[in-house]
Amino acid sequence: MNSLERPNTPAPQRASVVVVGAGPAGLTVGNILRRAGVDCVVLETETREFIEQRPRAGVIEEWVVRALEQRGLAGNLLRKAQRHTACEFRFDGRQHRFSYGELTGRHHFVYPQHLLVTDLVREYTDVRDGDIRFGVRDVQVHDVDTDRPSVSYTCPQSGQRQVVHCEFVAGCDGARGVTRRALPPEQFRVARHDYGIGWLSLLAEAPPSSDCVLFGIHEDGFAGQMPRSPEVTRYYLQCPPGDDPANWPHERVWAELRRRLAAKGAPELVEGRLIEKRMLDMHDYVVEPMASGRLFLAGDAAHLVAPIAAKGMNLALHDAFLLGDALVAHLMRDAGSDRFGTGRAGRDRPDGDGGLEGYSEACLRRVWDYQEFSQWLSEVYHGQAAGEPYRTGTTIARLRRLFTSPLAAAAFAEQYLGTAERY
Ligand code: RFL
Repeated sequence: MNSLERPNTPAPQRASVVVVGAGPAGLTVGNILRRAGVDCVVLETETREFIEQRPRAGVIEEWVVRALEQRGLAGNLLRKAQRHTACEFRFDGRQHRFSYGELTGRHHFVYPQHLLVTDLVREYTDVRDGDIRFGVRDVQVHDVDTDRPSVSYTCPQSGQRQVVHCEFVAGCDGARGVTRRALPPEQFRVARHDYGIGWLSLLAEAPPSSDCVLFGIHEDGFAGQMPRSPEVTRYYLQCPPGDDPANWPHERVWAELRRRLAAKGAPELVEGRLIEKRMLDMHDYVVEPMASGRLFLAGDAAHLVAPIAAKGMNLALHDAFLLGDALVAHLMRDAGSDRFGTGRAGRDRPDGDGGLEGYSEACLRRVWDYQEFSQWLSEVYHGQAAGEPYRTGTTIARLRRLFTSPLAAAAFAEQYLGTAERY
């Protein structure tokens, strides 16, 4: 049977874990569970075709790839991804190449997010025989503060309401999901930050104009280039928040990119058709704690970091590794006990669950570290365009320090690569 959309299989009524959302976080949790033989179901509002073509991230940290590899999830990525060992700042009309690979021996992988999602869906359904329901509607999470939570949804084929009873809910439904709302309001807080800055996010059908990520620091605003593949390149242009993409026709976009990324001796930008043009209002948030009762949030459902330092998917995958492993450890220990009987087995045992108990705290240490780095880098990108001579001076001082102080360079490389020994 083709298990991809399971249109003719009855909806499961029970599963150990319901994973809400089939992004990088949810699919990774699902794959970890299935590898250990844990029964689970993934619920996704979009179609499979849609999620396999939705372009987003591309820069993946090396430690993340190693962690995917350990879980049998990096085969295609390791074969196809580019390795990046440098980034380039452009300021004062010159190129300043920062070779973090030479400094640390480490690199980034560049692999478009939708290809990773495609790999993860295929592995989950075809290899690990996981159950995934696409196109579900009106997902609701119930009773997470009891031993018997459940998730209900409307089946797209029958229009019927379905309920899946479970032991745990993994809320991996991204920034616009519903699982966060199931946290009891008095038990969590949301820390928010708004940069007051917009980015026009662009995808161009063109090869990258340089072999590495470019950060253009310019008095008229930041411009960035993020290679994605030999055929497609992502660009960013700082603009007023709430600006309309319609204000940015093809000619204006390329003229502005050329101006803000100009540097002596730099090759011409390679122009191409713009296949995506979106306005991002740059903001961050962090939900603390990331869990309540039997609901555990992971990825953008719990924290958003503006794409300043290319950290969001890396954090989502970090959460997913911790959550998947902790759920497996908990459920394996429970195997053979009264999992769907009276529920007493789980309730009466003193909780020696280091993994699940410590999950939120372990995630949040890295989350806050990455948030702080994004703040720091945001000032580097945007300080000069603030129109205040003082901020121009301090921004340029920060940049120069990266190229004059080995300690500052090492600290930057560590944060950019996410390689601190402890978080
Ligand atoms: P996702 O990827 O948003 O997946 C959530 C999934 O849940 C579904 N969903 C629901 N399913 C069931 N019921 C509901 N009620 C649901 N509501 C939503 C959604 O359809 C979706 O399939 O969250 P996840 O898994 O936490 O992954 C997070 C990453 O997608 C995100 O952090 C990154 O894309 C951020 N990001 C980058 N991160 C990096 O690490 N490196 C990068 O280079 C990078 N570049 C970027 C980025 C984000 C960008 N945008 C979109 C702001 C570049 C851009 C332009």
